[in-house]
Amino acid sequence: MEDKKTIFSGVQPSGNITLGNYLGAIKNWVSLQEEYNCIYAMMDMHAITVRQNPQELRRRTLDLLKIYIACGIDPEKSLLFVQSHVGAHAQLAWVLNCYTYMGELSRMTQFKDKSTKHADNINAGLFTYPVLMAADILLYQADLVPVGKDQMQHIEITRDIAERFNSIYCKEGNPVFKVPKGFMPKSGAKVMSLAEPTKKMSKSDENPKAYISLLDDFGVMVNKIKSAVTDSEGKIEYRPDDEGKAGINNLLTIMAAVTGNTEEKIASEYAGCGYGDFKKAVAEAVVEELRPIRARYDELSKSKDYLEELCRTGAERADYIASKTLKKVYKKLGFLI
Ligand code: AQP
Repeated sequence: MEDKKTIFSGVQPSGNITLGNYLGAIKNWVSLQEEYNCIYAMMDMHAITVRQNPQELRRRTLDLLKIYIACGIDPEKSLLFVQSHVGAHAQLAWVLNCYTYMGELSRMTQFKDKSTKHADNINAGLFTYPVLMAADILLYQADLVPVGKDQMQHIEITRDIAERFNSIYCKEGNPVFKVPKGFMPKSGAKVMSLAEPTKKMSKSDENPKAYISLLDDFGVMVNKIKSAVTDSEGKIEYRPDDEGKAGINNLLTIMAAVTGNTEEKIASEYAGCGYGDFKKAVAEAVVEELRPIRARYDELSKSKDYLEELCRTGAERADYIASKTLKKVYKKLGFLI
């Protein structure tokens, strides 16, 4: 890879990719491709912290690769691979488990949220999810991790784990791990549910009206935005959520992230407009943003061999990089290598 800084990020194939995943993460990845060595993975090992249907998981993993490429990730420029194809992720995660404290993990908001949502399956993997995520990032010596706001707490713990390991084993300098930074978009870092705008939009939400899937029919997208929960005040203003504006703020954020304008500018542009007309404008902007992505996605659906070949070569390249870091870690620990 070229002598540029490195980016690592990924999405779990735990549902159909949402507008939130796109605006909070993937859209940002595309613009970073020229300036950085980018590594983007399909995070299937993370997905099994919640029960998955095996056939659907397989299909969604390949769908995710198609979505990455359709959104503008160029496989000639960026390294794409499936997480479970590179054994070093699980191997380093085990090591890092021994350098992460129960107290730190029990403070993670995602663990608290998901254990409430899946009370019948609070498994150890759900608890140690951030450790696997730390391994994902640290294996590639990433400088920057572009994520949505919900993942920033996991970037913080990744930094703490890396610093802890470096300070124990690399007192003389020459740290084993690069300490990465998180990176969020200006707008769209936290797209909220259309049905409950105080909650994050999530691909695994049981209510399909809560999210826009990139694979929804355009008519369905429009209807979902038209029925998005707002307020009864009838004013398009960008004001604090707790003044009852969470729904309108969310639509302003979506519009801002899609158009590249600020929420304030859009609010002043649509001031005086009815909610119905504003929702129509947001829906049109979203559909126009996603239309070319959808066309490329459909085209890629005809190329299963190409996609599988990308996964094979991607895994080989990722394995080469990851194994180098793992070997350094094993050496520091005193494992015979
Ligand atoms: N609502 C969101 N707004 C902005 N960014 C978001 N991301 C997720 N939801 C939003 C970002 O998308 C990337 C991939 O997320 P993930 O698949 O690793 O898992 P997640 O954060 O748990 O996303 P979901 O959609 O909520 O998945 P489920 O329902 O399976 O838990 C990350 O960069 C994330 O910040």
